[in-house]
Amino acid sequence: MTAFPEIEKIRYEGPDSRNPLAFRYYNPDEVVEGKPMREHFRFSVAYWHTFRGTGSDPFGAPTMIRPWEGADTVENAINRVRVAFEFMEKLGVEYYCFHDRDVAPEGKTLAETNRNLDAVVKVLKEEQERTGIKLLWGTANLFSNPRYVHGAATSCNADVFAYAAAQVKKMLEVTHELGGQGYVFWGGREGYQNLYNTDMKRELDHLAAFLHMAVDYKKKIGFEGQFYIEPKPKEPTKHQYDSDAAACINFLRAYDLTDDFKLNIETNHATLAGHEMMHEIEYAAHQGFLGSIDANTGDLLLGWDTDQFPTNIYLTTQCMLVILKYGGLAGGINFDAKVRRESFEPVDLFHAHIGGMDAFARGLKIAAAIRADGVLDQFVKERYSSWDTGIGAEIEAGKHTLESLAQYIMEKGDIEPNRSGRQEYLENLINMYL
Ligand code: XUL
Ligand code: CO
Repeated sequence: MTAFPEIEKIRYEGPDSRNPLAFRYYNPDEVVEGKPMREHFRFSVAYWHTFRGTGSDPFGAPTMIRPWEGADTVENAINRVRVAFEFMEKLGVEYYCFHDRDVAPEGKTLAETNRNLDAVVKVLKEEQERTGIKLLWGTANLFSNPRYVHGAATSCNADVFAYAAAQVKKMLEVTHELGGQGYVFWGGREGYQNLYNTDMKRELDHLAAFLHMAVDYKKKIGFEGQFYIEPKPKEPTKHQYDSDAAACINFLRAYDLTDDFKLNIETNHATLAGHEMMHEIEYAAHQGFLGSIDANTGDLLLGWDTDQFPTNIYLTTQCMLVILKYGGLAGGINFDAKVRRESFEPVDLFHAHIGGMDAFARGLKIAAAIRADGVLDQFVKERYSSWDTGIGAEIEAGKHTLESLAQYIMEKGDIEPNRSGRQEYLENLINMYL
């Protein structure tokens, strides 16, 4: 049985190809800056969007009627796993990510839910072994079920905290069993709508306690995958605690969690936080917390988390410039992205992923060319050259005080602005490589 009978394996055909079901830039074995493209990216398919997305929105019913879908049973969930792996094999993506609830239906009790999950995990494992496709990261859905109405680890109800702990315990075991390379904590409802009813300090203490428990359990079962926090400032809550990279890092430092967590940075979340993706990656990276990427993009005219596939070459170039600068990603690039409601045919799933992969491949090649020429690096180096010798070097070496600097400037006299930022020149420069 095949779910995509008309689709052959997607191959690299080069930039001149007009075949919409081929890669024009993503050539997995092509070496860029000493590493094959497949290793630069470690592309991953998001199970929730690609295999559970229906196209429903607050105004309308599902549009994506997949021929392989049926009732919400374990049997159908298992069938869907086979479809998912056929899709990933044909696409040539080597990783996937999922939430516990994406792959198996909830039962009437947690025990039944866990049994359902185990039955599907058995097939996920079989398919991983058959295809060589790996789990980039696992995660628990702690936001969809009504019990999480007030949050999970930050709920006002201690029983909800306990339920979430049970879910994470199980999903850590599952991720370990499947050889997952990481585990993500995205706190969808870990935030608030209203401070009048919220004890923020207590909620943050609980969140930290929850994450410490997860670290302890990870060590206990010998799971060596990387833990990630995924920043997002809002949606569904008005104010989410893990707002952006800086807020997450502050939280990790405040609660002594820095040894065990890195960040999974997502483009549309950066946008919602009022940042560019490049900013978020740069901030996480220089602080030592860059882990993995959820690649997508928002629609700036809509303004919510539209999770579209990234097709903008400026965006991917900017991402790859920073990623290359910091020596690459230890995690991977997960397409936390969905086809839009109007793109309801199965083939659209291929177009979407091919486009995202090609956009990143182009971004990588462009970024590598910019770096090879060194003009941008040279510009930045010169811009800060006053710090390389004389007073700048002395300040950086910690040899000065407010008093000594006051004396220095008294003797030197007033300072004129002496260096243009050359922003238009630099934008033109980047365009030369596109
Ligand atoms: C939601 C989001 C999640 C996380 C995993 O905005 O990005 O899908 O990536 O829970
Ligand atoms: Co995400």
